[in-house]
Amino acid sequence: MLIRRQPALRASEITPPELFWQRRRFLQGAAVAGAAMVASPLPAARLVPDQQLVELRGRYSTDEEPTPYKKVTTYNNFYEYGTNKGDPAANSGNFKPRPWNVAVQGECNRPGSYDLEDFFAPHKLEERIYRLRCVEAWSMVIPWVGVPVADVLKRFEPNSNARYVAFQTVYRPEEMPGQKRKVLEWPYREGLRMDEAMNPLALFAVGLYGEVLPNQNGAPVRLVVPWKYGFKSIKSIVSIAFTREEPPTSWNISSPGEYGFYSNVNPAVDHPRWSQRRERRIGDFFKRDTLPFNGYAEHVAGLYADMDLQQNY
Ligand SMILES: Nc1nc2c(c(=O)[nH]1)N[C@H]1C(S)=C(S)[C@@H](COP(=O)(O)O)O[C@H]1N2
Ligand SMILES: [Mo]
Repeated sequence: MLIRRQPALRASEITPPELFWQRRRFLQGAAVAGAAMVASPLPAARLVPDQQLVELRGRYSTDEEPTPYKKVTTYNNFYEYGTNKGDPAANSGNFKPRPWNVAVQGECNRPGSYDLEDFFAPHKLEERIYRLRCVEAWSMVIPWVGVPVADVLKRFEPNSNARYVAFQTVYRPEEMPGQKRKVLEWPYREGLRMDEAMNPLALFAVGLYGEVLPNQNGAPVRLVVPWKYGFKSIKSIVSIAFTREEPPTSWNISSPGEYGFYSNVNPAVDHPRWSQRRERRIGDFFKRDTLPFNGYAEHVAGLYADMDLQQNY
């Protein structure tokens, strides 16, 4: 049985989930209110009421206990806001997640610049409770709200040259103070092989715990790739490109010997500076064994059947 947080229902903000993408007025309203309250972050707006979340629960969800909302939204990695775990929550209050456009480029028949509603329409939201495992050996269980990546990408009609898909985070140093220091090469970049992106587990998340994604968790849209280390789950995405070649990725550029392109959760391959065999679920005292592919092997191991995963870390 899940113990769910019971946020106060703001009746005026509840809309049937299938109508979410048509809520332009609400979305623009949220942006205006956000701009008015510069330093203190806006309380997250309700995406879907809890009762409906249960109906929307996707079949890939874990039944493990979700990590408390407070931890999920105050213990983060998002270097655009600083390198400490508390920085993203503390420093993301000026970020404006609306209006938002995603540029779709490269090897596909329908490139263009899509505003967020057009990017997702006509797809329905799902809730999926996924584990997120950081390379630093902590993990969380998060009830994400989103749309499978495959459903969205298919609509842009990638062509037969599209072997990879590259993602980029927005570059806005005025709103993302961490970008003023070159701790990584900005903008943050990530990529997936096409068959990985099309795997039904890969999700574009727009919310968590039934609420609109907080800035620190990657508003307004981020990837969640639950069988890979957390850094593959790129936040605040503004650009998607279908490519022939494996795209460069931020952590691989920064430290190629430590972070490969694939980065599948693999307890048998150590990080050069530490073991990846065990992990601490945030809130637990004892560590637990890390599972191959973060416990999702039955769904994704086949993608790598011909590959040496010691070489392709
Ligand atoms: N743009 C961007 N995306 C990012 C990061 C980042 O620094 N910048 N950090 C990654 C890392 S290392 C992890 S573990 C997850 C953390 O997601 P969470 O803060 O929502 O738990 O986001 C990933 N996505
Ligand atoms: Mo991470």
